[in-house]
Amino acid sequence: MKKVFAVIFTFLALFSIVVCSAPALAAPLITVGFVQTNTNESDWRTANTKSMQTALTKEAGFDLKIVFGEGSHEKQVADAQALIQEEVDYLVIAGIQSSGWESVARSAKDAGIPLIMVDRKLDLAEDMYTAMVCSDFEAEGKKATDWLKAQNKGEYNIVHIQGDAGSSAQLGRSKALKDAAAANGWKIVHQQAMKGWDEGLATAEVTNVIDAGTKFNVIFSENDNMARGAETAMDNAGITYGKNGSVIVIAFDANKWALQLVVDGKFNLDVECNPLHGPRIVKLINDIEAGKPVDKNAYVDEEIFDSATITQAIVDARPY
Ligand code: GYE
Repeated sequence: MKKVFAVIFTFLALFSIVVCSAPALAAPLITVGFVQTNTNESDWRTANTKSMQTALTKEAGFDLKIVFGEGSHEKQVADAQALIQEEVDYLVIAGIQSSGWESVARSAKDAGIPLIMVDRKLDLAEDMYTAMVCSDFEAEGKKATDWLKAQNKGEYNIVHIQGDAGSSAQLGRSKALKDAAAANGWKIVHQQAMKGWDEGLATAEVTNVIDAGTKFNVIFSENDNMARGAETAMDNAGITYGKNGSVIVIAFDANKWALQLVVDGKFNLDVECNPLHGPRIVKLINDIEAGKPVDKNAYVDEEIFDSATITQAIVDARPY
């Protein structure tokens, strides 16, 4: 009898060791289809893609599938529909264009796939998306125009370098400038959207403005890269700019390299547009998975950086 108990005990001991040492049955990964704008659009976009990749990892419980629009709204729509067919758990979209997303939203809703807008708000009714983690681009633009008004220039002759036409980032920032110019009697002496927010295109555009003899004392550039492009054109023409120059330069994004230009007095103002959405999306999805209430429309807190007040310590501490 004792032998029987010994055998049973030994078996149970071995069984418990095997069971306890076996890897815990891992929870299934949450598949996230991320419809990103372009691979090489701007330094902001690079930081944004990296933030999503480093946050939505397998270790964090995610299977991230990124597709890039590469300048084509139609490709983004087709890629989004393909991800819906693949039955991803969540669809996250940063739209090259803000309009034209109704069919995707309808497909996602019919498939029971939560649609999350990231970076740029899309033109969708509230019942057609689950949540939004974006920047308020009109508010960003107003921060810039309020600062510009406070410079109390005798006259404002503005070259307006816009981002991708039709993106909510361009539409919001441009509306703020349009409204401020109308309210204050400013002149927008030149305005042009740059495909893909491209720095080289901005250099060529401002070169043409200078060659045409257009007089201006403000560059209002809707991102850092294009502002730097505009400065290349002014350098080539011997036009001074920045803190001690003849042309005020305003930029958006606040990439670290651009904030160094603010410290150096090359940019007068840089308006933050924070690209680090990865952790925000992770928290949002985990809260949804846990059945917690989430904000339908979450706007990112952002600040401005003025060459008159910025410090090197501020730049050194910046995360992107
Ligand atoms: O300003 C620009 C990027 O959507 C806010 O897109 C983003 C914009 C940003 O390419 O640099």
